[in-house]
Amino acid sequence: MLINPAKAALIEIDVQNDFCPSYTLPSGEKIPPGALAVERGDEVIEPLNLLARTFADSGARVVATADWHPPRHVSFAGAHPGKKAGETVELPGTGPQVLWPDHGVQGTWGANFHERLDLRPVSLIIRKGFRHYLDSYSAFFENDRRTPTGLEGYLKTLGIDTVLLGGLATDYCVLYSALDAAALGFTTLVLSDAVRGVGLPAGSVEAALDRMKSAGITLVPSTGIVLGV
Ligand code: VGL
Ligand code: ZN
Repeated sequence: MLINPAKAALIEIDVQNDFCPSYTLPSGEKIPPGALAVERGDEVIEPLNLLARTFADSGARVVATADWHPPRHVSFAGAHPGKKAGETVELPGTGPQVLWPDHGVQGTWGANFHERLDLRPVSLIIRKGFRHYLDSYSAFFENDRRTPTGLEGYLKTLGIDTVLLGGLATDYCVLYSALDAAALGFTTLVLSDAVRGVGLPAGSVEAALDRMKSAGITLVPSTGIVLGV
């Protein structure tokens, strides 16, 4: 698929330690799994790095997002007495909220980008979910569906009309970012080899892919992207 680099951006969603499994550094040091490790989540890194370098070399923008929660954030099961991770609570203004283990806590190792994610091509980092009572799955709007992150303005100011999305997780932050991108009028592509899902509840990854297709979002392998006009 031919992409005009002057009008496209690559958006790397939440490639943070807390969403990645354990791995071993070249030095032999063992890095533990993140608090909300997505199975094979680190497999998104290589395809994203390759495409990000191609984008940056062509002058195209690369954006990385990060979950950036305060301690005891409203999305953490620990902030709701008697509730466990995986359960859902009703929140005023945002509706049902899935509860998670503590993750993406500001300033912690788990909130850092994965060691192997190449940040050199990244021109903008968007942090989201930093308000105590508001979660944010999407890179564009927080979960009240009204509070913008500023990403729409950044992209539209630059004349960008096409976004390519990869990262974690397919069924949460990638899904909501892709749906918002499409609703905002961007031509939206999700990189099939550069996303991995949580899979909670069961079937959520398949459901997410169906919702994307229904919204006119195209799933393409990163290896099929060619930059040019
Ligand atoms: C995410 C659950 C909670 C994600 C973030 O990045 O998909 N999922 N917070
Ligand atoms: Zn989160």
